[in-house]
Amino acid sequence: MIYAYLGLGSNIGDREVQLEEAIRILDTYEGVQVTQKSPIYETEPVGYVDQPQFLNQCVEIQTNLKPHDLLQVCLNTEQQLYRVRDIRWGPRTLDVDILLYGNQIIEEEDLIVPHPRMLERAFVLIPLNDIAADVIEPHSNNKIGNIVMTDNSVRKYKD
Ligand code: PH2
Ligand code: MG
Ligand code: MG
Repeated sequence: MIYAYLGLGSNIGDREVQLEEAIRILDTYEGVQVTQKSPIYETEPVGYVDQPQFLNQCVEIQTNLKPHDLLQVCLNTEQQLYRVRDIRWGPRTLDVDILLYGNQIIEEEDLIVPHPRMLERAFVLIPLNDIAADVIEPHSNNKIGNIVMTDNSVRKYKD
């Protein structure tokens, strides 16, 4: 069994319900057990900025799935929440990203873990820190608690 951390984001539709649904669906998969969830934060969009505010949350899962099978679970979960992919970094009903998979570094065409932009993204690190402050990020070899920044574009929405 491996502990993995997933980043969830939603900025269209009923954002809070979609995050809740995502966690419920993830937990139904064989070999995936949701073991912790962070508070929900409301966050300013990053990258493509002309879109609604996001709700972001992180979850810890315990899994025996291989990374690519876990990726498939994440993509299936997005599909179940009616995600349509059009604009890169654009609005979405649900985004589920693999942030960390144990302490493994995976660099393949379709899957890069740790998530390549997570260290710059307060909307990832702030909720991740709530559930994984002592977990090591394998590139920096630093604990999440030592990497996390403060950022006033990330505001607590719901505990
Ligand atoms: N996701 C993106 C691009 N920009 N901004 C915020 N605040 N939250 C996100 O989840 C997010 C984003 C691409 O996945
Ligand atoms: Mg994303
Ligand atoms: Mg994604």
